[in-house]
Amino acid sequence: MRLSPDVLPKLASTIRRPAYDRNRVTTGIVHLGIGAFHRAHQAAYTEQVLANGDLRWGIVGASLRSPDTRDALNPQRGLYTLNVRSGTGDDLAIIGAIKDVLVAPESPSALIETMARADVKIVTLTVTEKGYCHDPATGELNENHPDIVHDLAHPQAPRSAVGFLVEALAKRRAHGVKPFTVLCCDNLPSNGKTVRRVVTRFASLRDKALGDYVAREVKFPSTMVDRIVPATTDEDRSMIAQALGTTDAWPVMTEPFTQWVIEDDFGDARPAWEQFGAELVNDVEPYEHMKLRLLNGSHSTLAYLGYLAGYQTVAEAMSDPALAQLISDLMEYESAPTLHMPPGADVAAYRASLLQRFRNPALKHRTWQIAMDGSQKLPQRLLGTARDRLAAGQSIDRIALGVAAWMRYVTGLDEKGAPIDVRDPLAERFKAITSAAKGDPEALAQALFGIETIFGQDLPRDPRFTGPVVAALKALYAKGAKATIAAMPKA
Ligand code: CS2
Repeated sequence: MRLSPDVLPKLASTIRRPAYDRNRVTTGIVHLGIGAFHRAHQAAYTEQVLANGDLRWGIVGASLRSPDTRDALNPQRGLYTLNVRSGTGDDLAIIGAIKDVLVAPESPSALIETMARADVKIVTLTVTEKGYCHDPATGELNENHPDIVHDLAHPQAPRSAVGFLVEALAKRRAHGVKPFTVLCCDNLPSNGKTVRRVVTRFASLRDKALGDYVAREVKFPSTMVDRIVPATTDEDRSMIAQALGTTDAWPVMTEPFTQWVIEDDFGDARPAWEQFGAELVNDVEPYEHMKLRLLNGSHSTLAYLGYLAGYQTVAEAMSDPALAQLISDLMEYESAPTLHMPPGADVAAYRASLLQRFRNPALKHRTWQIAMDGSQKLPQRLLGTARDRLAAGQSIDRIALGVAAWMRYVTGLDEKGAPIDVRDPLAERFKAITSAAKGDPEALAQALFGIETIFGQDLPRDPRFTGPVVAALKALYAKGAKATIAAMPKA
């Protein structure tokens, strides 16, 4: 037995399910990058819009790489379980917002046709930081990226999200259909602006007039998205099968907290997400900085230090009092003072809620998962904070330890000499750097500082930055993560 519309009436009455007529739902949104985060976040907000009777906003999801999500969801007619885990109980709902999942590489034209349809008003994206083919330090399109080179040569059969957006926009323009709004839901700094820059540049490389059209006509609102969504495990699947009495090939686990702040700048109709908790504002940047620097900055620090110290999950890492203190101090004394807080936000309450969320024992959020793609994450999570502090003449000891832990991590060997599965677009470069450094922390740090797409040109030249990072890296090699964390002086 597999989750499907026929099974819905047989589920336990405590499990919520679509009460609207799914057959009448039309496609208003195409989503690129249909992973667990989208299904726990944007799709969950949209589900409430549909349940409230506005049936224009069904979602067609697309995977830009693997067929796994399509193979899991399409036999279930798009249905999946969202399990909200508070630590004291589980709350299950079946989500019906996803109408179909396409696999882009199997038929790029099918995805482009769908994106070009007039009833599609919004294309949302969660393709992760690296999916925008940009240079993380500058936010500019990486014109040498193999996918970009490919997509410029084959605009009708693109591989990258950027290539798909531009080809679909070109089609709409040719057919006199208004452009869709591009809604980036990834943790990039100024995500709307960044995606606008990258997409406009790509379009003008294809054709100057197309570039002008994108710049003039297409809206790219910025967003701040927040919900912790660990990768689904087989254990989760069996638990859900038990609760449903039927198999769900890909349920999603998440936490109760959810936040979505959206710049109110759409080119056409949009779902009334604000009726279900989303905040529509004029300026997202203060929210985004707060979230990237406090939540994600702490997350990455916990991930690298926690992994090196032997902790598998964030909650386990947080059960180490010295590490939890370090994270609390990192937020309070180093990151928060660099923020212009959003109107009405209480930074102390926000910090406290983050510590509590990280401690959620029901979420098995692996440090390894968060450690992925550090080359794409460090700039907006830790390095921007470091820059602001150095400009103000302030210390960066905890940030430096986070950066040093990343350096130790990307060598691919843990403290016991066991291999680390380092997933990062720069993984090959890290290997070459590690072997050339021959175990010397100073040489390792200097070579990594030389990666300009991460550190830019300024930080490697500033001894107030490099000094503390090298010192922390030496300590990590000499004493290990646990002792280095414990030796961090009180703030
Ligand atoms: C995490 C984020 O994997 C990661 O890098 O820091 O996915 C984090 O869980 C979300 O941004 C929370 O909103």
